[in-house]
Amino acid sequence: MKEEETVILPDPYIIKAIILKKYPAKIAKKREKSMVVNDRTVPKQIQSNVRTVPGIITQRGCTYAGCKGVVLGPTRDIINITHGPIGCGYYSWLTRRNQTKPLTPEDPNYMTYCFSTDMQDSNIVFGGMEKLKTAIYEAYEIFHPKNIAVFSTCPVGLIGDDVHAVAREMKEKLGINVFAFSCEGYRGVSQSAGHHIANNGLLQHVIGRDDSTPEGKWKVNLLGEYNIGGDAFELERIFEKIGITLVATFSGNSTMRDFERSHTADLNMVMCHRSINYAAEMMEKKYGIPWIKGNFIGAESTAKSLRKIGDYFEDQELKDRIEAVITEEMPAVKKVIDSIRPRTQDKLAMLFVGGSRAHHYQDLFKELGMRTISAGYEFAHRDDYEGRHVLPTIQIDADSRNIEELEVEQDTKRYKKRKDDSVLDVMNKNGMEVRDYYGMMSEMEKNTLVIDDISHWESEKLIEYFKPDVFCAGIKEKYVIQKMGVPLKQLHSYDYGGPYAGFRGAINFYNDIDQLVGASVWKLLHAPWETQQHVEANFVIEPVVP
Ligand code: CFM
Repeated sequence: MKEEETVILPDPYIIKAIILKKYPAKIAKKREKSMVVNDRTVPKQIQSNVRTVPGIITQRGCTYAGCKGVVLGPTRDIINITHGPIGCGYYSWLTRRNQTKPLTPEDPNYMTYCFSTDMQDSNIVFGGMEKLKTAIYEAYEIFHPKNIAVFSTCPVGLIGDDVHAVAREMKEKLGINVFAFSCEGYRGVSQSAGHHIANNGLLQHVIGRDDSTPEGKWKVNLLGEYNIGGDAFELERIFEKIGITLVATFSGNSTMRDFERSHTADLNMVMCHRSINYAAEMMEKKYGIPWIKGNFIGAESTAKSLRKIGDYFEDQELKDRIEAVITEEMPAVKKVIDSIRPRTQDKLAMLFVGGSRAHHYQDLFKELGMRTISAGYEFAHRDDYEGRHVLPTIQIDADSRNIEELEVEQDTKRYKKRKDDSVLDVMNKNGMEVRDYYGMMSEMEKNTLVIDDISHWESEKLIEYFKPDVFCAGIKEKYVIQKMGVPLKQLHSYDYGGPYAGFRGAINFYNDIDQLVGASVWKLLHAPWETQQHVEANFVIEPVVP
């Protein structure tokens, strides 16, 4: 019997209809397009990257979170000042378990501090630019950093503070790199807009400032790896063992110097496509570095991605080293899988996370013999679901137009074409995913439910009908789901576990999932609807027909 047929699941079309029936007609019509029953042979279109229905209880975050929290947050030697009320800075501070390891105790590390202009009512009325200047100056006086960045929150855009003018002025005055981001929370429909804004800023103000080339034969940048739970440390260990030079990781365990000379690498490997494909494309255009898609979540995926690097460099010595490391690492992985798999085989998982993990983590579950029966992203775009080939058919709406498309040109001094297009074409035919990403849907089973920007109502119903063994999401969902008797694994912060990337990370994940799906405590919990009567309400009042 095929693995896909071992458990009979409810008909996804019926479940979808049940979920939609509760919504007012207008909302049902909108949500319908974001809920797709998957068929990987006949790719279907999914609605994504559009505004959330107000009041629906979304998982999403804001544009500021994507720019400041995600992309620039994990860099230790830059002072990131939040221009806004104190809450924005405070709640985006150290909340994502970004870890960092300064090389020496003297190395600057500002990540333990929270910098904010702490805007007050009077700043909203009379403007906050003077306060911002003072804050930059104060930070400079105390820490003497080489870089300061300013991040705009919602009120800054509403009152029209010119953060870029302030940054230019202070850059001139202090003689250090100061730059600003117009990443107001409302600027896009989710944190995705913030990634784009952050990528633009990195290209404009950081990458290419330092031409010193690091040592090494095989120089690679890792893009879209943010060192949650120490993932980047594990990847650094593997790369070092092989002998690959990691010029920069954007942006887990990173420094500004890494970014400044990242244009000297010969390959960009993109992990989280959603958050950083813009930078990868712009770096290729400006400096001639091709990018390929990789995934280091899952032991097999790690091996596959490493082999891709070997193939890209077309160097037998590198290929041999990669094979040697895989051979050395795999037995420990296999040993744990073999002991756990009898307990996890055929168990069911659901993943509703961010813009890439809902896809990547399916590989880890597969290694445990588990099935992902429903998944979705919070804020991804159609290409993350359906593959990059749909890019030309994505309609640009007013919300996307709000984000600047940076015009990048070849840097005549620094541009060096690393590989001929004909060579890259051949590599692509062999599955390299050069400048490409096939998306999540092509790898999911037929009849799985793919849902974009899932609401609480929708996840509750999924749990009720499919009874998954584990649900993966974030802290906002965690306790609601657990009260329904289903363990929730956080895939944003890892619930203080991790790392989960690479070989050792995979072992950590297998053990954590084994404990979660095997714990009997969940079966002792009963959902309220199992024992109590409950009152139901309608979203709309039906008109009384006389
Ligand atoms: Fe990329 Fe991320 Fe993610 Fe993301 Fe995020 Fe994150 Fe995430 Mo939380 S950059 S899209 S905006 S992999 S913070 S490190 S875990 S939602 S799936």
